Amino acid sequence: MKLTFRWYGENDPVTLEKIRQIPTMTGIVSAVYDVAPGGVWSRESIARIKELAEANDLEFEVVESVPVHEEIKLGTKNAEKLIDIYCENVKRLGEAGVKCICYNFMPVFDWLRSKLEYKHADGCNSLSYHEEDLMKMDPKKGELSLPGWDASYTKEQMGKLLDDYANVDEEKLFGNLKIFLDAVIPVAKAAGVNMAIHPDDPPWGIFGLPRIITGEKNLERFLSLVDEKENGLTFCTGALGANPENDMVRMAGKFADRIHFVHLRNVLHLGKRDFVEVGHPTSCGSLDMYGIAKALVDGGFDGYVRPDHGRMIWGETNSHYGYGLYDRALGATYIAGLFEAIERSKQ
Ligand SMILES: [Mn+2]
Repeated sequence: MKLTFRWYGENDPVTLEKIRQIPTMTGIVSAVYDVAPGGVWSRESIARIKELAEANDLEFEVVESVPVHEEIKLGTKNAEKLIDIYCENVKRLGEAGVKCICYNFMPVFDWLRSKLEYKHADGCNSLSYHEEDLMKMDPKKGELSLPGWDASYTKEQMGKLLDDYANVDEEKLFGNLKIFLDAVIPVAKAAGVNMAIHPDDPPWGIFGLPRIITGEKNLERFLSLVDEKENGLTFCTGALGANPENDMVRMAGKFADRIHFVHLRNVLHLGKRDFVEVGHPTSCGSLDMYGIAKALVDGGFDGYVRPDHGRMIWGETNSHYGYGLYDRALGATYIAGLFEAIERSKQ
C-alpha cells in the first residue's frame, strides 16, 4: 500500500511542504486544473507537477481526475474525437510516470451534498447529504442552489444538458462507457497506466439522471465490460458506503485485485438516503474501516490509498470543502496504523 494525499496545485493552502511532513506519506494525487474537459494537457504542465512533488520527496503517480467530457457520456457525434483526446492525455501521463488515473462517469453532477457545513456536537463541521433537501430543488427551473456547485452551466445550458440526458438511460450509459473503455484501456495498457473509475457519489440516481457505478452488481458488470487489469476501480468507501445496502467489506474483498486506488473515509448513516461525513476511524461512523482494510490486504490489494474528505476541525477553513489539512492528516495516520497492524499480523 502506498499512502497518498490529494493536492490541488500551487494555489492549494495545503502545501507540498506540509504534506511531506505527514508520516509515511509517499506521494500526491493531483491534476492539471487549468484545462477544461476535452482539452489536451500540456507536457509542461504535467512535468511541473512532478517536479514540484519530487522537490518535496513526494511521488506523482496518481492523477485525480482526468474528467470525461459530457459528450462522451452522452454518446454524441463528437464523442469519438473527444475519446481520442482523452487517450492522448492517458499516453502523456504514462510517459510522465503516472501509474493510476482516477475518473468518473457521472452525468452532469459530480459529487452532490446538500450541506457543506453540517455542525457536529463537538464543534467541528463536515459535508452532509439529506435527500429531502435535494428533492426540493428542480435544476430545470433554475432553483439549483447546491452547495459546492460552481455554476459552471447557465440555467439554459443546464436545461439543455438535462434534456439531452432524457434519452440516456442506464443501459445507454453503460453502452457509452463501453465505447469509452474499448478505446482507452488498450492505450492505458501500453502506457503502463491503470484506469480506476470512481463510484457515483452518492451511489443512486438524482434529478432523473442515470447513475451506474453504484454497487456490487453494477461494479461486476463494469469490470466485465473490458476484463483487463487496467480496467479497474477507485474504491471510495465514503461514496459506495453512503448506501447502507452496500456491503463494503464483502466488496473490498471481492474486487481487491481490480482495485488500484482507495479513498478510505467513513460516513454515518442518518437514514436510508441521508448521511454525514465523519472522522476516518470505524467507531466514528457506520463503516467497518478495519474490516474493509483487512479484506483489501487479504485479497492482495497493492495500490494507492488516500484519506478522503475530512471534517473541518481546530478552526480550519478551506474553499475546497473536505480538503483541509488537519483531519485528513489524522485520517492518513489512522490509515497507516490500520495497514501496518493488518500487514504485520500476517507475517
Ligand atoms: Mn472519493
